[in-house]
Amino acid sequence: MGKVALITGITGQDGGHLAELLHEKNYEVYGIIRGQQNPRRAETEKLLPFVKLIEADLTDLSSLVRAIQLTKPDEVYNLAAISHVGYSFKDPVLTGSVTAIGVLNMLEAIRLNGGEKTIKFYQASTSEMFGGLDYNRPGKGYDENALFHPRSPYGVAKLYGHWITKNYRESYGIHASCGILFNHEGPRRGLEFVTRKITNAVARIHLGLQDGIVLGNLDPKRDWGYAGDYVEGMWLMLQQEKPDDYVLATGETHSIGDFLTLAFKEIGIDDWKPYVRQDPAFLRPAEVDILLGNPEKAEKVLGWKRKVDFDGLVKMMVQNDIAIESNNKK
Ligand code: NDP
Ligand code: GDR
Repeated sequence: MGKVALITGITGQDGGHLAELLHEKNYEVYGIIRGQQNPRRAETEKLLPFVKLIEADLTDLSSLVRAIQLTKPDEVYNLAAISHVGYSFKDPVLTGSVTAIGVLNMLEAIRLNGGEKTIKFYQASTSEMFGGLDYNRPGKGYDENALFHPRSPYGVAKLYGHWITKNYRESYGIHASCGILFNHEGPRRGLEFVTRKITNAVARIHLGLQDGIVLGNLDPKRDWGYAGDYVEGMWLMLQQEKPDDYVLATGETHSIGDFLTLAFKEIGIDDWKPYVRQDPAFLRPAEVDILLGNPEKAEKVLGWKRKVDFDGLVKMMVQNDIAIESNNKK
């Protein structure tokens, strides 16, 4: 057997892609699953039969200490979080407990087990830490040295996770790296995120199962890539001799309107406007208007390069949802 990896957030989008990548690389893969009866357990066991699931919760330090003792990992990928920006405004304290203090708990579980010199650690940092306000780098985008100005309880919690990871690297010499990842999507994206919400609705409209779609703010722009490409970057970060922080992004930004145009085009509809209604219920108290990342460092140092472009991503997601919804219809 090769190396041992422990992944938190195994039931999430990135957890699944990363587990598959590590399995292909001959890792023994453990995944942390929370809750007495996690509703995604069966689906995860079916999708990732090679992953050994360990019950633990990011808010419970003792469960993480136990998980490290049981698995003795070479690499820990901390992907678990309350990850929905809009939801973080509704449950800000829980978001702080999981998305901020949960990172500290994981680092402490490693340190208390004497793993700071042997275990490599990946922290899932985010472009939401930049917040879009000081967007003044046309053509270049945010890089690792850009200013942080988070605009949500989620973004603020992630900034804590980012800095505590850097602090443990500087204080205890742990090989801990932060991937500052811009939005990445794909067929496994949760239905609560705008891209998958759109592609699922488009598929259902195509099949006559639904008339339209209700969204919030259509103006924000995002740097959208494919999740399968981004997990490769996470792995590459932990293969470097020295830990460091890297932006993973496409270097392009598109509006939600652009996403709608391509998604509806895939089902032969040129004008999406008659199908889309806006509801203030989906607006956020503070918005991130524009995100554009600069992945130059990751491309140069890690040799990372995204493979799927924006058009390919939208097409992949719409076609996947048409296949799923057609199957459900039968
Ligand atoms: P998902 O929302 O798909 O997955 C989040 C995971 O966190 C789920 O497996 C969830 O498990 C788990 N989780 C939530 N709370 C806890 C807890 N208390 N204890 C243990 N596990 C918990 O996220 P993604 O896969 O999209 O993202 C992975 C990580 O990368 C997240 O940290 C996200 O914030 C970050 N990120 C994501 C980006 C993206 O565009 N996808 C961009 C930048 C950063 P459960 O099934 O129990 O709910
Ligand atoms: P984001 O993703 O906030 O960028 O966070 P999301 O898809 O939720 O929102 C993107 C933009 O779309 C607008 N929007 C809507 N969003 C949702 N979810 N639902 C709607 O109906 C809707 N209508 C408009 C939002 O206001 C926003 O501007 C994602 C998550 O994966 C984070 O965990 C990650 O850190 C960042 O990407 C990078």
